[in-house]
Amino acid sequence: YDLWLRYRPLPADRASALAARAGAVETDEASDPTIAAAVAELQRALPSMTGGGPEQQGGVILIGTTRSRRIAALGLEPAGEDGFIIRDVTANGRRLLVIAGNRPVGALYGAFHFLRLVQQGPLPAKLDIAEKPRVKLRLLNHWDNLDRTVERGYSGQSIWDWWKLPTATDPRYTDYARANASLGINGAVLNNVNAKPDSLTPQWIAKAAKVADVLRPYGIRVYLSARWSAPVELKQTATADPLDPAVAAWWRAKADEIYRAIPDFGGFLVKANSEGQPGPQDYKRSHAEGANMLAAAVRPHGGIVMWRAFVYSEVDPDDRAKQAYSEFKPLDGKFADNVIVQVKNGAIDFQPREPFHPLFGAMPKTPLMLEVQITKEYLGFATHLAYLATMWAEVLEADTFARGKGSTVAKVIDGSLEGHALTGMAGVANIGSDRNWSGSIFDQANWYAFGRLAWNPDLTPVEIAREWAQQTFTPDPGFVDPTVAMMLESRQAVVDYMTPMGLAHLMATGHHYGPGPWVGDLARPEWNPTYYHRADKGGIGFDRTRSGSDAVAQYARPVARRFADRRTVGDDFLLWFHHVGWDERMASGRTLWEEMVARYDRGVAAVEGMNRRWAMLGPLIDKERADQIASFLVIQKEEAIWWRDASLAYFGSVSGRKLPAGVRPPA
Ligand code: GCW
Repeated sequence: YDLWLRYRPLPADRASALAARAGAVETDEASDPTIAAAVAELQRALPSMTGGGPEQQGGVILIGTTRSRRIAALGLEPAGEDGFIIRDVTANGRRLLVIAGNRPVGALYGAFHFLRLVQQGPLPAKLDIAEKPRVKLRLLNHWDNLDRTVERGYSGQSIWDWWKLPTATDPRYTDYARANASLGINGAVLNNVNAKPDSLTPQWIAKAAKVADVLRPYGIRVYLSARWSAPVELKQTATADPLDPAVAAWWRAKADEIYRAIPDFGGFLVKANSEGQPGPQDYKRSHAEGANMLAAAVRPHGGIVMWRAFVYSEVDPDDRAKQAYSEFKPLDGKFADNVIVQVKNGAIDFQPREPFHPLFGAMPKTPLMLEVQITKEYLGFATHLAYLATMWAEVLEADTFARGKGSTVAKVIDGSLEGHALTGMAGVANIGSDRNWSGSIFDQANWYAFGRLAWNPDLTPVEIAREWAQQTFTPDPGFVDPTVAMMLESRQAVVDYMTPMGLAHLMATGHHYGPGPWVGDLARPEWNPTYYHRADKGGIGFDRTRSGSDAVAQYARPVARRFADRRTVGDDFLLWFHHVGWDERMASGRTLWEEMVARYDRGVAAVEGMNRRWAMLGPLIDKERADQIASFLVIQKEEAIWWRDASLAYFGSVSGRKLPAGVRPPA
């Protein structure tokens, strides 16, 4: 339950060193709720870690903003709205550890950063740290329904207990806020993008307002997903045409009503004309016309609209992967300046591995935010261990070549490539009512990693894994080093046993759990795994070069050339872009069929290795968590074998190639 904020007693030497340095907390701004939250956090953590009551206190932490006279006198200059400074200083002969921001929230982030360092191991003799976030909107997207079910949620019910709100809140909301603030997450979209009109009724606005009141001191703003057709469904307008003045007036009044209840409301997230959700195209209006109408409603209050680019309402005749680009690229420059377009990491849908989305770099006049999925819809739900920072870093580091070499996705989303001030990163939350919050202990690392990468997209997966493991378990390198190694290889293992070599969308229908590559009879062609793998007697893979759908042409020239060429595309994306004969030779010297078999097998072997490794590591931590992790790794092993055997049995039957010994056809 405590996540990475465990604050367990330190060994005696470190405890006394900490008390000597930071035994008491002082501030001149205790009446500010955010500073009060920061002080409360320090006062909860420090005595718990030092084991000392006030009588043992030595050194003093001074926390606050540059508005405080004592801090201003020190001449510190924290950066930006959310940045902070942590520094040892001597003032009037007194040694102080100063934690300061320009705004209270910066000081709060500084307090959490300090506690992160303390939990990671001995502190350096002198601290001199200055940090600020690279991305402005660091948001969780909850796919939480109003009945407390969670779309693609594997950790219990929604944490939002809508029935009891607004009269009763839950201490868990505060712990949620603490965990998020510790990472710098500064916004939460409370409800599912597959939204219900009810979320915009006065009753639900009151509930959302109550949640906003709890989250506010922690610097977290509330946003809502808006259903495009809400005014019609609530029987208040006759149409949802964005150019109809009555519709614009309704949204304007609705925004005013929301802002009366939630003065710092962040704005709307919209999924329109996608998977059955209504949208402006129902009225022959564009995404931009729709987004701009909503943007005008929230503009007077400083709100924004996040418009999702995940669209596939009408099948792009030849390739679903092309649709978002086809629809949005022509709209570049047409969105209002308080609209940001939210783009998934890849063009299909949160697969274990996808090439970066071709919209990144392709809409220079439009702020784009990156959407990743923290919950593991396509990576084994809660039980499979898959550390996702490696996947997200792969996308953030990917070079779009939009403005020549070095135009990484990270630079697109932090605004530096095209000079945008509105920037963002969103993660589909994996948080629920489970005692462990995220469905498994290692899934907590994905929440953690999302927040850290949104703060600084250049942090490496290894640094993040290390920080997380040190705080969550123990700083003991004998535990941390092998655990981090296991985390770093875990996502590739999932790719290998589910969808190796650029394959995608082979999961069973609907729930997406377990293999289903043989499915080919669903109503819409692009729901079928067979649509994606295109396996036949001759070969396998989706030809997205000029001889096929030509989706490669949506990337900048150098990228398109690399992906289109069998020699340069690389094994990881081979079958994403090419249809390849079963007997063609791979770089390894094996045939494609042999290489696929080897990859599926390598995935299983990696999970067997994780089981063996955990048998040694588990005893180094508490039994409760160790046992749960061990049992989940057993599930993962059984299911990795299931994936390998079922997939190879099927592909073997299509290709006529022989199954390796020991692989059973599915029952
Ligand atoms: O990944 C797919 C999911 C849907 C989801 C959709 C989306 C919220 O299978 O459950 O709907 O993406 O991102 O809109």
